[in-house]
Amino acid sequence: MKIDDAIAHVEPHLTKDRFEHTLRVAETAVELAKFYHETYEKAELAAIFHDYAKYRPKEELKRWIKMSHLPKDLLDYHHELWHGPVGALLIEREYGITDPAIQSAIRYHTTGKANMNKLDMILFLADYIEPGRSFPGLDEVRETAYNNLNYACWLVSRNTIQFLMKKNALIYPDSFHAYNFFTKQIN
Ligand code: DGI
Ligand code: FE
Ligand code: FE
Ligand code: FE
Repeated sequence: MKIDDAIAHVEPHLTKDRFEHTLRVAETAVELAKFYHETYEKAELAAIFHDYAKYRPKEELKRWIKMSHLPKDLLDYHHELWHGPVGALLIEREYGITDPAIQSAIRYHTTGKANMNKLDMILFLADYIEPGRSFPGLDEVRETAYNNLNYACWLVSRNTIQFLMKKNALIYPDSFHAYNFFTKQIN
């Protein structure tokens, strides 16, 4: 799919702020992809669609999880975790995007997982460091993003888990799997 067509499909599904976030994630993902010698066209398309399902009603997201191959344990966790996996499913159903690499990057962009590949990592990181974001500890992640991809992703994963634990939130197992995976990679 051409990138302009992808943008036109996504825009009506998002708020203005979310759409602008999406465009910044795409720019950041393209920069990271070029820097790390990954196919930037895939990074760009994955980024454009990464939050595609973010504003589907909770009940609709739940229905897709129940009806599909997606892991049912997602339903035991916060609904914020559902838009990645369901988005990956919907882009195939609605736009015929079957590329497993693009689907994987979108599916895991919120939690991460063990054994993430470079494209998965680029979207995971781009979503966190795009210029519109401000999280505690973000400067350090931005500084390391173009030096050490594994270390930057480790920081994202660690910071997110720390943030969630401070709120006593439930943490999805893939979030821990990502943290453990990157901890092994950097040591
Ligand atoms: O969709 P975005 O806002 O651009 O960002 P995102 O999809 O990376 O994250 C959405 C939210 O999900 C963010 O507030 C962090 C949160 N999150 C990430 N991992 C987990 C989680 N929330 C819970 N409860 N458990 C997790 O494992
Ligand atoms: Fe998201
Ligand atoms: Fe994210
Ligand atoms: Fe996002």
